Amino acid sequence: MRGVLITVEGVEGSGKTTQCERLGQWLHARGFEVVLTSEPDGTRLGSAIRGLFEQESGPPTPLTQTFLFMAARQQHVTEIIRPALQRGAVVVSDRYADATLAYQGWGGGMDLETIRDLNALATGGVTPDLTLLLDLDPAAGMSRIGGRDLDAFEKMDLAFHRRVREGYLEIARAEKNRVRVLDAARDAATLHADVTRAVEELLERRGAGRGA
Ligand code: Z5A
Repeated sequence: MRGVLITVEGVEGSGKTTQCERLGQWLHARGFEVVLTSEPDGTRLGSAIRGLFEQESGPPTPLTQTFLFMAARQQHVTEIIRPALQRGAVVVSDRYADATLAYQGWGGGMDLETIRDLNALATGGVTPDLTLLLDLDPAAGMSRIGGRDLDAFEKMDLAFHRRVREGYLEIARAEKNRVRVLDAARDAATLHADVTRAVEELLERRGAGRGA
């Protein structure tokens, strides 16, 4: 079996990291080889790129941001995602190509077609089998992460984060077969049950429901 790529998306504080970890444990317990990864920091190069957004000066232009996230993505696909899929693993990525459409496109005003073209180049056509969109009011997400040091995106105003959320929902409306919208305002255990239901359906369709 070719592996499976599941991506998890959403605004800040929507619970992506929490759900990725729980999903990883759930898949592991079912006998799958699981690769938990994330963007932009799934590789050393990606971590260095993420560091650029943690500096005090404001974020670079949306086009510069786009190039940086695309560079991280191409390296991530080459080093981590494609080899894992070739081994038959289930890859769970905390953010992937939709994040650039949502943040730099809808949020930052970059041309969406340009981002789609660059995504095609950066991913080499490696597209998610399933995307879980953890949908949450950005104000609620920001209040969850309120106590920590904020990066350049987290410091953007609420209007920016609302455009990001709308962008994600627009992607979901356009790609109903790939993107599953889950209400992330509920507690983590309830959300995890929704996540595993969606993943179980995908694995059943792929004929891998009982594990590798
Ligand atoms: N970015 C971009 O602009 N373009 C791109 O192409 C890519 C990324 C790939 C880094 O992303 C930044 O890069 C991001 C977008 C930009 N902008 N920002 N900021 P990231 O994914 O690494 O960082 P993040 O989105 O800021 O993640 P996060 O804030 O850590 O949120 P999260 O992973 O979605 O949530 P969490 O860590 O699981 O939970 C946050 C808190 O909420 C924590 O205290 C939990 O205990 C709590 N939590 C979790 N689930 C729940 C529920 N269900 N109820 C209540 N509380 C909960």
